[in-house]
Amino acid sequence: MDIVRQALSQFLPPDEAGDVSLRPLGDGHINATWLAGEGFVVQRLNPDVFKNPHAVMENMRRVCAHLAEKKGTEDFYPLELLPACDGTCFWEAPDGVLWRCTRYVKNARAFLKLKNPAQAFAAACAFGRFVWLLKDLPPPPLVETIPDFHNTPLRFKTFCAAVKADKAGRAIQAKSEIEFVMSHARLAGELLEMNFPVRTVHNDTKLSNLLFDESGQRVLCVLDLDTVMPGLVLHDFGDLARSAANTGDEDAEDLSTVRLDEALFAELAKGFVSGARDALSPEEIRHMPLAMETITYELGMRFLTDYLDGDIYFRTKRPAQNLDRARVHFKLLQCMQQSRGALERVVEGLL
Ligand code: GN1
Ligand code: MG
Repeated sequence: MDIVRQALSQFLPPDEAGDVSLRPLGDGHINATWLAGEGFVVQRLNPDVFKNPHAVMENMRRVCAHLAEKKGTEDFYPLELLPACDGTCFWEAPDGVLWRCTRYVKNARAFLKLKNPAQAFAAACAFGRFVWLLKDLPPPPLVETIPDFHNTPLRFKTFCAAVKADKAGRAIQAKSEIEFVMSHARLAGELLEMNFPVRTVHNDTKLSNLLFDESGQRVLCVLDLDTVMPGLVLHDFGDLARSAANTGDEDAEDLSTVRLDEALFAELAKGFVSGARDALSPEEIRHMPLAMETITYELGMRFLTDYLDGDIYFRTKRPAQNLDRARVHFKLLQCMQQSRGALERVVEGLL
């Protein structure tokens, strides 16, 4: 905890930083996060994932400043970065790791699962609006801090290399999942072949990256701005839908709990289209079901790659958690493909 307090003292007066309570916060798989008292969130950026953390923080500073300017016209809380005592918005610890501090949004709640269709609409509308709000972010474009983040064909190549290397000796445990990835390889390139425009997007739109008000019906704030960078709007929709229209948990061991809720998909699509306004073309709207399948395939493949590599990327709490996460996504992808016709009718209805 000493290092967390040391980090906090770069952003708060020393006596406040010394006294405040600290507890771990959130369900993120990458960074480490603590709640300080009831007012601040302290985060350690994962240096293995973010190789250029200064660019992550500069992207985030620009995005927060831009959103703060828009606050008057739209109803939301922009995430607020606290200045460090040296005038920057981060602290570089002696080991070179970057820390930051944001203001905690009081009386707000995050959800791992949706409670009802109205909440689905609100969540999707908030992520859609996020992209719309960033449409006029002043140039230059944000730095691509994780290059090829949603380059699914490249993720497939990385996966094949992991199977071949079998570093952790686990390929034998994942035989049928490996076959599943191989047999769906055609999906990897389909969305990118459409050449949709690149915009500033969130890139990590899982449901738990939103803060709702106490009623759980209104979104207050979009969190986790680490991967905001150039990308496809459809990837944002796909990532939200794979996390929010899944009836089970992201790492469910019981696959019978994992299904695609078509009604929730419909609300998510409606909400996203309404929030994104002109940041989403009719052609993109038509491809929302494909985008959801692509991201589901990609993420399942990333979890499986990490399982084969020995759990070096995503944080895990049990030995086969990454394999379970992969299985959930492959089951979900199968459900999505079975529902493809119905989902396409839903998005046609939005045009
Ligand atoms: C990671 O940090 P977190 O938990 O919000 C990952 C996302 C995945 C997500 C799956 C930088 O996000 O790409 O979709 O886990 N972030 C990074 O839960 O790889
Ligand atoms: Mg994240």
